[in-house]
Amino acid sequence: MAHQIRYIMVGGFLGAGKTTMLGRLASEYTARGLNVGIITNDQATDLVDTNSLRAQGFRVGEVAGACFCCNFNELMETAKNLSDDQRPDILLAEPVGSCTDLVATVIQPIKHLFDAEFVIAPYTVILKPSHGRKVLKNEKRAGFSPKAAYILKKQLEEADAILINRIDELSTEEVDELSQLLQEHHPDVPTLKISAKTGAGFEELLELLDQPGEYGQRLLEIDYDIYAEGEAELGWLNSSLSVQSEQDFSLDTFLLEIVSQLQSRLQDLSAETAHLKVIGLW
Ligand SMILES: Nc1nc2c(ncn2[C@@H]2O[C@H](COP(=O)(O)OP(=O)(O)OP(=O)(O)O)[C@@H](O)[C@H]2O)c(=O)[nH]1
Ligand SMILES: [Mg+2]
Repeated sequence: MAHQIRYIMVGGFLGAGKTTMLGRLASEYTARGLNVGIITNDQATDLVDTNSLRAQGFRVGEVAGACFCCNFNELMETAKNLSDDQRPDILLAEPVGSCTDLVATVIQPIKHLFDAEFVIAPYTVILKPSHGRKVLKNEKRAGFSPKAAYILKKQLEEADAILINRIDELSTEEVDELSQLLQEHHPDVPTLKISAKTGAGFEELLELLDQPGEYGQRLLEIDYDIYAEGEAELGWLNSSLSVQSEQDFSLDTFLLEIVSQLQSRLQDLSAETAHLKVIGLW
């Protein structure tokens, strides 16, 4: 029988650092001689995340048009396609940052339906410090709607381990404050401090992800009305633009110019940007 694939799903709110972390994990596993497949997820095709991971040389399949949690069959189909030429040892999966309830809708179905093919690694959820502090402290007027905050809290609640990311930017006091807040809200859940950007904390993270055990068991009680409204609030525009020029131009400068103009126009409207990502390809 073919070997079992280790299924490593990394959750976390929009912009938490999932893709950056998966890229680093994929490099680490590849360096150990393991065969890695990655699955990304969004509402549209040709995702920024897919492009950025493929540009790093990884094998990436995407589930586009619906989130994993609503389209389990397509997730499994994509996993199968990735396995066609070479069966991966490790399958890294990134769900959409505005989704939760992934234990019930993804991990448990894998266990029930594909138990012989997959081993489930601890389900880790990344916490972005700026989001985490506001939501865990229940800050008012934090630029976070209560329904979006509900989703972030539910994501943490179903984690086997919570990863405090971006420690490269934090002081010891700031890291301690977040650890303390997590300890108060989730006393039974281990936390790790990492930087997906620099690789700090990855040795411990890799050790955690290798642990045998029964993971993905924290089933949520969830109010689907609040969840659906929160997810709708976080809905976004996917758009692409094709540009031609007679003269050479710097793509980075061009993209930065678009982003800064967007930022100042939104500031004029007193609108806070929840999430924005841009990729330039030529
Ligand atoms: N300083 C710092 N920046 C980080 C770190 N991890 C991620 N980032 C940055 O944060 C931004 C978002 O990172 P992504 O990895 O795209 O986050 P994501 O969770 O995949 O985002 P979505 O898929 O859009 O929800 C990028 O600009 C990253 O470079 C980190 O550890 N330190
Ligand atoms: Mg991503």
